[in-house]
Amino acid sequence: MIPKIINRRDFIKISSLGVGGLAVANPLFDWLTGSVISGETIQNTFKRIPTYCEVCFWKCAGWAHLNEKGDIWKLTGNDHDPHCNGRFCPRGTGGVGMYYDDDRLKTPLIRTGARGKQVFREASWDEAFDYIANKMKKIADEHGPECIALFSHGSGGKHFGRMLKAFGSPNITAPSYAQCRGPREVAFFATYGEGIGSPERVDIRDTDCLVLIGSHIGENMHNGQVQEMSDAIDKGATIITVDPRFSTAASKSKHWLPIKPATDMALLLSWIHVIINNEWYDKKYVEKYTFGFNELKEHVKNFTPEWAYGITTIKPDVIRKTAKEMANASPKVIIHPGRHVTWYGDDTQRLRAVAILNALLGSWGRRGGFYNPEKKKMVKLDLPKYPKPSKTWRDAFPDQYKLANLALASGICDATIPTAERDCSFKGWIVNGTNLISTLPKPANTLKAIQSLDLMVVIDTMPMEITGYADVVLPECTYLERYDNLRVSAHREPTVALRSPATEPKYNSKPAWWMAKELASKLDLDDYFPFKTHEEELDWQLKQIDSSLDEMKKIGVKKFNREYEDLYPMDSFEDFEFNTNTGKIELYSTAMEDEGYEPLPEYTPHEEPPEGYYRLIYGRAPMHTFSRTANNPNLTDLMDENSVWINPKVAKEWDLENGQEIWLENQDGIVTSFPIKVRVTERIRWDSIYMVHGFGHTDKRMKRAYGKGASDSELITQTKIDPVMGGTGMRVNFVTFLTEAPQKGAA
Ligand SMILES: Nc1nc2c(c(=O)[nH]1)N[C@H]1C(S)=C(S)[C@@H](COP(=O)(O)OP(=O)(O)OC[C@H]3O[C@@H](n4cnc5c(=O)[nH]c(N)nc54)[C@H](O)[C@@H]3O)O[C@H]1N2
Ligand SMILES: Nc1nc2c(c(=O)[nH]1)N[C@H]1C(S)=C(S)[C@@H](COP(=O)(O)OP(=O)(O)OC[C@H]3O[C@@H](n4cnc5c(=O)[nH]c(N)nc54)[C@H](O)[C@@H]3O)O[C@H]1N2
Ligand code: SF4
Ligand SMILES: [Mo]
Repeated sequence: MIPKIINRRDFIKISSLGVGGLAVANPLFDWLTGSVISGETIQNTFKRIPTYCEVCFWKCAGWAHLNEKGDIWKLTGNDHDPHCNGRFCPRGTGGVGMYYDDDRLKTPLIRTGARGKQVFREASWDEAFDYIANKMKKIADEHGPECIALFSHGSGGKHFGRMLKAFGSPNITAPSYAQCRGPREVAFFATYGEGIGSPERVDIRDTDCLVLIGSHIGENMHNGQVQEMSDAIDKGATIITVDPRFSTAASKSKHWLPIKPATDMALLLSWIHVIINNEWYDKKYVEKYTFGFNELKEHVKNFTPEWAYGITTIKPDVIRKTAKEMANASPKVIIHPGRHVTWYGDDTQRLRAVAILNALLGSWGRRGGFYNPEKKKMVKLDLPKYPKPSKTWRDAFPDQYKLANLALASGICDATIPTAERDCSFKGWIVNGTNLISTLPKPANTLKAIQSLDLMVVIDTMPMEITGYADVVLPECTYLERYDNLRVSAHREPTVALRSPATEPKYNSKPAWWMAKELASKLDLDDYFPFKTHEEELDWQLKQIDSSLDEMKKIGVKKFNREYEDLYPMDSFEDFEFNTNTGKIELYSTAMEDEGYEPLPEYTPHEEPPEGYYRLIYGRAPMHTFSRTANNPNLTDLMDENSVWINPKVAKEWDLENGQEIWLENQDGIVTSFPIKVRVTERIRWDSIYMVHGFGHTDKRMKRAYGKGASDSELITQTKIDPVMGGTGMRVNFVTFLTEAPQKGAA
C-alpha cells in the first residue's frame, strides 16, 4: 500500500515546501514548485540512499529518504549535482509514485492469445528466458543475429545493448534520435564538428540574451536549464520566444513572436540577413573561425524582414528589433537549439540556420553562449570483442539519410515490414523502456511491423500499450529498487553519479542488468558479463577512477577537476581546429554538399491546413513525462488529463465552450479513442490547436490513466521525413472537431 505520507495533500505539501519567500521574490519559481527542497534540510529521515532520477532523461542525482520502517517517503535532489543543484522538479519529487503504483507489472508474462489481445499467463523468470533465448537462436540461424533489434529509452538499454552486441546485432535504437534531437545533433556536427549533447551545453547561467524557438522551457522541465533561465532573468537577461502559443517561457519574455507554425526557417534566414547587412555580426570571430561567410552573405541577400513577414506573420520591425537585441548581447547570446526538433522534415536545415546564427554572433565556445563540456574518462570493462555484424539497419536504406549518425527507430520499424525490395528485415524486437505505440508516429505502421515479428520482448515497469503486443513481458523493478550504470555526464565540470537501490524490488520484478546477464548466459555469452553482481562491476569501475562503491554510497555524486581549462575556448581567440572538413566553423557545410544536400539552408514552404482543419501541435506539461507518468498516483493528482487549446475565434465559429468534451479527427479520418476537454484561450493562434503529449491511454490495466484525455500520437498518421538524417517531422497533421461521440468502430 502507499504510505500515508504521499497521499494527495501531503504530496502537494511536500511539493511546495520551501517555496514560500522565493515564490514571492521570483514568480519563476512557480515553474519549479516541488523542486526547491534540498537533500540537506530534510528531517524525519532515518536513512538516505543515493540515486538518480529516471522520470526523465535529465537524470538528476538525488536521495531517496527512508523512514524508520524502511519505506521510501521522499525524494530530493543532491546539492552537489549540476543537473539539479539540490532540487528535483515536480516529476522527480513525485517519482516515488512509480514505486508505489499498484498497477505495476508484477511477474514475467508469456502471451497465450493473438498479439494485442493481451492474453498472457504468468511465467517464471527461467521459463521466460528459455523462451526468449530459443527464439533468438532460431532467428539467428534462419536470418542472422542482425535481424534482432533493440529499441530502448533509458538506463536498461546499456545492459541489453551489451547482450545484443555480444549476440551479433548492432541494431540498437532509441526514439530520442529520429523522433527527437537527431536533426540538431547532425546540424551542429555539420557546422561545428560537435553535437549539442545532453544536458545541452548552453551557458544560460551567464547569458544576456536567450532566444527560444519552440523550445518551451518551463513546461519542458529540464531542471538545470529551468533554474539557469530563472537566474538569467533575475540578472536582467532578455528572453525572446518564438512560438505560435503563448507558452510559460513566452510569458517571461521581453519579446514573444507568435509565428505562423512551420515557417521558422524564413524568420531565421531573415535574422541572418539583418545581422549580416547591418554588420552586427562578431567580425573578429567570423574572420578567425568560420568558413563560407561570403557564400552565406550572397545566399541571404534577398531574405529581408519584409519577405519574411509575408511568410511568418512577424512584423519587419520586430524582426529587426529582435536581431538587434541578439547583436547587443553578442557573444553572450544563445539561439537555443531546442531538443524535440523533428517538426517539418527540413529540421536539420532549420537547425543549421540556428547553428549559423550562433556562429555569426560568436556565441559558440564563449561565456554566456555555448560552453565546452567535459566528461570523466572511464576505464572500459575488459570484455571479449563483439562479433562483426554482416549487415546493419542502414542496408535497408541505401543512399538515404546519409548523415544519420545513430540508428533510426522509425527506420528499423519501417524495415521490419516485409517488402519485395528489402533484404534487411527484422524478425525480433527487444523493447526496453519505450512505449513505441505512443512514441513512434503512424501507430498503424508500428502495429503492422509488430505483427510481422517472430519475437517481441518488452521490458517495462508498467502495463503500457506496448506490453500488450509482446510475446514475453519482463517486469523491471523501478529505478528506486536497483543499481544501474554510473551516470557519467558531460557538464561544466565532469561528474559521476550513483544509482543504488533504496529498497528491495517489489513483487517478482528485477533489474535490467540481471535480466541481460541471465539472458546472455542462456545464449552462452557469459564472458560478456564477467561480474557476478552489478554491485561488483560498479565497484570495479569506481576503483579505476579512485573512488569506490562505498564512497559513492555516502556522497551520491562525485565531481572531478577538468582535465583541460577550456570551458570557453573561443574567449581567448586562440587558434582552434574544428572537427570539420575545413577545420573551421562551416557556415557553408562541405559535409552536406559532399552528400548531395544543400550546403546553405533554404526556405521551403510547408503544406497548410485544409479548410476547417487546424495544425496539430503538441508539447509537455511540467508535471508529466511523455506517457510514462500518466498512471503515477502523485502526478495524476496534479494533472490527470490533457485538454485541447483552441483560439476563441475558432471556438466561436464551432460553437465550442470551455470544458466541453470533443473528439479530434485528423486529415485521414482518424478519430481519437477518447474525448478531450476544450480549453478556449487566446494563448494559441487561430490556425493551430495544442495538446500535451502522453495522455489518452487505451490499456485498461492502468486504472488511473485509462481513457483520460486524448492521444496526440493517434492523430500523427502523416510524417515528413528529413532527407538528411531520417527524422520524422510530426507537426504536419491537421485536425478538425467532432462534438458527438463517433460511431463505434469509426476510429
Ligand atoms: N506523438 C508524439 N510522439 C513523440 C513525442 C511527442 O511529443 N508526441 N515526443 C518524442 C520524444 S521528444 C521522445 S524523447 C520520445 C520519448 O519516447 P519514450 O521514452 O518511449 O516515452 P514513453 O512513451 O514515456 O515510454 C517510456 C516507457 O518506459 C517505461 N518505463 C519507465 N520507467 C522504466 C524503467 O525504469 N524501466 C523500464 N524497463 N521501463 C520503464 C514506461 O512505462 C513507458 O512504457 O517520444 C517521441 N515521440
Ligand atoms: N515536463 C516535461 N519536460 C520534458 C519532457 C517531458 O515529457 N515532460 N520531455 C523532455 C524531452 S525528451 C524533450 S525532447 C523536450 C521537448 O521540449 P522542447 O524541445 O522544448 O519542445 P518541443 O516539444 O519541440 O516544442 C514544444 C513547443 O513548440 C511550439 N511549436 C509548435 N509548432 C511550432 C512551430 O512551428 N514553430 C515554433 N517556433 N514553435 C512551435 C509549441 O507550441 C510548444 O510550445 O522536453 C523535455 N522536458
Ligand atoms: S528534470 Fe525532473 S524528472 Fe527529469 S531527471 Fe530531473 S528531477 Fe527527474
Ligand atoms: Mo525527447
